Amino acid sequence: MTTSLLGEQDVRHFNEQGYFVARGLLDPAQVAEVRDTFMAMAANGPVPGLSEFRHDGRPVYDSQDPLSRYPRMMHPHRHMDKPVGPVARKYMLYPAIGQILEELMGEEPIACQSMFYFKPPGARGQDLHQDNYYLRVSPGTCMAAWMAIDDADEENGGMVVVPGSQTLQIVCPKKADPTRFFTTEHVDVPEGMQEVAVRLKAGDVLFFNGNVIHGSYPNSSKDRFRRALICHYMPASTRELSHWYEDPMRFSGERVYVSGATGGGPCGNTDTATGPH
Ligand SMILES: O=C(O)CCC(=O)C(=O)O
Repeated sequence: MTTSLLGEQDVRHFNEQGYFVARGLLDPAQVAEVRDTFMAMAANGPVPGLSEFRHDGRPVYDSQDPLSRYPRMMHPHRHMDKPVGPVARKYMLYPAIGQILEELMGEEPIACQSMFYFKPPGARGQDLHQDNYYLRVSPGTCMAAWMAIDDADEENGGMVVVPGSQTLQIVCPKKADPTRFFTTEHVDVPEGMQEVAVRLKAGDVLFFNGNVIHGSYPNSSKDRFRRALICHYMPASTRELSHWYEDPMRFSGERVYVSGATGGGPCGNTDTATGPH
């Protein structure tokens, strides 16, 4: 029998607040491996087919936007022919992350997605949202493991979460302010709840439930990147997942097949508007 990585109070914190931080889960050499591999991949600018792109092939960000040089990389674990592929896959399926997810979710986790955010100085944030609006895991919800590759705090646009919001259903979003956020959806902080900044050190991993309202503000630092490898998971009992997430897999690497949710979600037909998260 495997020894627990979490104490009772950790699981209680997660159940009550909807999130949990595993401090120092990745060591400095592992953090450097992720950082250096992705920085080398981005050395000559966005990479077609890997970096975020519009469906018509045009760049997502205008040329003055710091994100135009460093757009996020989507599903890097699918690119096994590039140096980022094996690294993203290794950490998406990192055994300690799998074990913590299992202890928090109470069942086997299945990996659905990886993304790498560079968030250079001056970059806009990602407005408050709930991940399961996009992933549409049903029944239940998805989970995130947000791996800090730099220290992340209020200055460089670290993560904020709304504790307790995991108890809410999916809230239909409003429009985000495009001057501060690169995404288009915004969810208000519900009355009686408050957002809190989660300060992380490089190597810490923030786990959160897919209904938790969370996001990040702009990187207002002059010279601090705020990089993160972000992976999403669903419980093994999932029967439906948005069709944008094509290759869910167990921590053993075995592929899993689930029905793809298409058409109207709880907020109407957002399917073509949202695309992958
Ligand atoms: O890293 C960020 O700034 C936001 C990431 C996020 O909200 C997400 O992956 O769902």
